[in-house]
Amino acid sequence: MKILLILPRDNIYRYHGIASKIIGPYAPLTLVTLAALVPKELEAQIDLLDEGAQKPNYENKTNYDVVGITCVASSANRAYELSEYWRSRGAFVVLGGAHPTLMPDEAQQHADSVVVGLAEETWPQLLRDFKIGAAQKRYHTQYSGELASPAPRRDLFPLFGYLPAPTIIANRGCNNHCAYCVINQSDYSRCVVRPISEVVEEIQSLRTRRIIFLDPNLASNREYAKNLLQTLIPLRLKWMASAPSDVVYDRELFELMVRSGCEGVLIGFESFSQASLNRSGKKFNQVNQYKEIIRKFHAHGIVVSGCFVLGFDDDTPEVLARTAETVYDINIDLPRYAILTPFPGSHLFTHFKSEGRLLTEDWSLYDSQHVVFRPKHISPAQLQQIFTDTLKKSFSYRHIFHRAQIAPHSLILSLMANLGLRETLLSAWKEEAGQAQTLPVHVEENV
Ligand code: B12
Ligand code: SF4
Repeated sequence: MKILLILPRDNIYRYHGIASKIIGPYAPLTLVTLAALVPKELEAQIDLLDEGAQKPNYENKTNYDVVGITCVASSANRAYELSEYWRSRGAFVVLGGAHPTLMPDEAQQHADSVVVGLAEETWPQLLRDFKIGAAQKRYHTQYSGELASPAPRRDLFPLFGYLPAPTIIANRGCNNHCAYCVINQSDYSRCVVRPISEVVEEIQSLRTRRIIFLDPNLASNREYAKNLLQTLIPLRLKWMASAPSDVVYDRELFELMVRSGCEGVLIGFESFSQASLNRSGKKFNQVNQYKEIIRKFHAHGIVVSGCFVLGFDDDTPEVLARTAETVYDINIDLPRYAILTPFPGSHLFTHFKSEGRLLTEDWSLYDSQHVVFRPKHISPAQLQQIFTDTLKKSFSYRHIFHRAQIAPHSLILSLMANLGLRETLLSAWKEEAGQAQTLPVHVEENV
């Protein structure tokens, strides 16, 4: 059996030529995990194509029996295009991932089969069914508690294109319920954990001293996190992961993070408006504690990458306009910005749709870089402008050099990370300007 697995591009996540080979993203685990789940007895030949890291060349490809495509909202249109292409070449096309899970009926129109949610059991089942000519249109299993997942087939990664530190997954899902987040909505990312012994074994097999956890929230299940970190201490690793801002106030957990080698955290601070945080179910973020939280991380040599979302209903224009300066003041090491996005199939999407506030249903614009809804207090064009100004200011050389000076790690690393992100943003803008697809038409009318 010949299988092709594809991670399609979107407006931002796409191959940028040689630049993509030098400053790539984290190595994504979806395709290599699906490859590892292919049953051995099928003796399948498996090819992978990540359109964010490789230049696609489909014409030269041989024909495949099964083509599996993963997608998020912003890459759904591209996924459907690829699906039509491969179906026309006789392949059996399977769609899975965040968007098909939240929008299975839509995905079904473009695929032979849709896998909803996690696929540790369903994907191997589908392939076995396909082999005997009995593949179903929909596969959906709900998982809970512990879920074993094989070590990803990292041997199938392209040679260049990703950050060199290996990525790993320990727990999926999240126990929080932030209103704008799709985790915990539908079965996309169920709260399941991998057995700790399996995670440790995988880390040891990687023969590495550095690792990046891709878990949406490493500290979601505090008991699990503490046990995992305790087990990591003797491995003397350096690791990075996503964690909530309040971990610094959980003494035991924070101490274990430090002792097990945490060197960087990605924190969803999201907003400088406490009202926005409260209304989004993110009360555990307290704006007046941000500076202290970052100071606590820095005191232990831990770098803080902070994520911010612009466009909540309680965001005032004044707070929004000051975002870049406030990020500068609280000493974030690497800021990430997104525009509030009502991902299709999510509660926020239903809510905005019922209020008639959606501006477009072109999913390619649902990439957190475009305003796709009507904000409460400002026009869509104003929000788009504030977002662009925030990025420009935050990635100006003045801000980048400030961050390099306060970085708890090496100045060079901070400069590399910040300049790399600046370069990615600039090339994405340039490409988009070339395509003249900047804003949905309704937004342009408001400019
Ligand atoms: C790591 C990560 C990234 C990495 C790697 C991306 C990747 N595609 O692998 C990077 C940083 C590059 C990234 C980028 C983006 N991401 Co991201 N990312 C994640 C994160 C935290 C983990 C994904 C992961 O690797 N999980 C581990 C693997 C093994 O699990 P998995 O991907 O879920 O796959 C399993 C199942 O879903 C299923 N499955 C998935 N695909 C398929 C396909 C087939 C055929 C089958 C059978 C099964 C199947 O089987 C797998 C095994 O169980 C998720 C949130 C989460 N799930 O925890 C967000 C998430 C997927 N990302 C999201 C977003 C919005 C983005 C960006 C648009 C952000 C941006 N503005 O740049 C880009 C888009 C990139 C793109 N075009 O794909 C959203 C998607 C929301 C949506 N509905 O669209 C999520 C859900 C985060 C969130 N809370 O909102 N991301
Ligand atoms: S804490 Fe993070 S991952 Fe968890 S629900 Fe909130 S935004 Fe999503």
